[in-house]
Amino acid sequence: MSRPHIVDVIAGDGIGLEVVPAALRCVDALAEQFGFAVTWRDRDWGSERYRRTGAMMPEDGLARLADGDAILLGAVGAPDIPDDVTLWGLLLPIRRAFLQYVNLRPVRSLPGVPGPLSDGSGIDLVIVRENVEGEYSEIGGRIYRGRPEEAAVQETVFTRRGVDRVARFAARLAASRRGGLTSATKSNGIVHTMPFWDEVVAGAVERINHSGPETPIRLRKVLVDALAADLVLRPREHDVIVASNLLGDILSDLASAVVGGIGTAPSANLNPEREHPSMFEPVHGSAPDIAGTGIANPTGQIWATSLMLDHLGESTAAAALLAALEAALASGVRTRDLGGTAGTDEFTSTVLDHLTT
Ligand code: GGG
Repeated sequence: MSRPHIVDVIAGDGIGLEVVPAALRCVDALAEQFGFAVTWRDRDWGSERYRRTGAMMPEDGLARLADGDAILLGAVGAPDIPDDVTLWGLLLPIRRAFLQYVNLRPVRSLPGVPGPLSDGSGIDLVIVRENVEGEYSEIGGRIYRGRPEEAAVQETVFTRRGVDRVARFAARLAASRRGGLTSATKSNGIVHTMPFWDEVVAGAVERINHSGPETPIRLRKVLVDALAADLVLRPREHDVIVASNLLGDILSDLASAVVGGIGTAPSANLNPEREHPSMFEPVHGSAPDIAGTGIANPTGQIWATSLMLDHLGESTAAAALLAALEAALASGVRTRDLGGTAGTDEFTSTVLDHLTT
């Protein structure tokens, strides 16, 4: 057996504390079945820690994660703490410190999952969200707080290198799939940063097409408002979508709703060069309204864990986990958000049953 994979586990807040243990149960079973080992490093970071200490993670938190092979995250966010505090205190510093500039968000129809569309089957697309710059910038400020003159300014930062590298990743992914690449833009209204985004994405795709990929990439740039409508009306026509940090976040929630719900959606924050650990999390947040009730859907977390196993080189185990997840859903055992009655534990046990059959 090769050395154990070192995985930092940040269950975080709310339903993260329920869906992460569900995913760990699956990996422990897979490790036994497929003969690999994982050393879990439990990181008790999040809003509870913030309430006790004033910080979401320890001062040397990033340094503690640096020598791990991957990070498995649940959710962050609590109703009594401002969202920007929880996000900038934990999730965003990790994405940035480890140059996880690709946020990969697969969107696929799942067996037995009723989408809100009359026929939600046959949808298979991937959203590649730029993950470390763009609209998520701390550059800006507020003046005249609390006065009628109060004003807020928030800068968007697109760098040539930052846009080019995520566009190249998305283009290569498209070339390895059906060759379709849609770039989300808003260059009719946002007149500096979005035309720059369009120009750099087009340049990256042209260079890759010039190098003669097996499947030439067909690039379409689509205004994000039209793209949002298109994802509802014609989701099957999309293959890979590349989008800025904010637009990608919004589009991926929308797309996951189209295939059945945000509880099913996974996400991988990748450092494609593998110089730093990558982080795997469900798209959903901490869902404080249902936290602690045992009804959270662990599908997004388990699927994100399958992406993590694949990243760690355990591709057979990753495929087995995804197949078991799909088989569990197909068997009709579903959580309440998907119209079923199963709780987190019952659904996870059903996935485990399908792992061993
Ligand atoms: N699963 C991680 C989580 O809690 N995400 C909530 C969230 O608000 N994320 C914002 C983002 O991905 O930018």
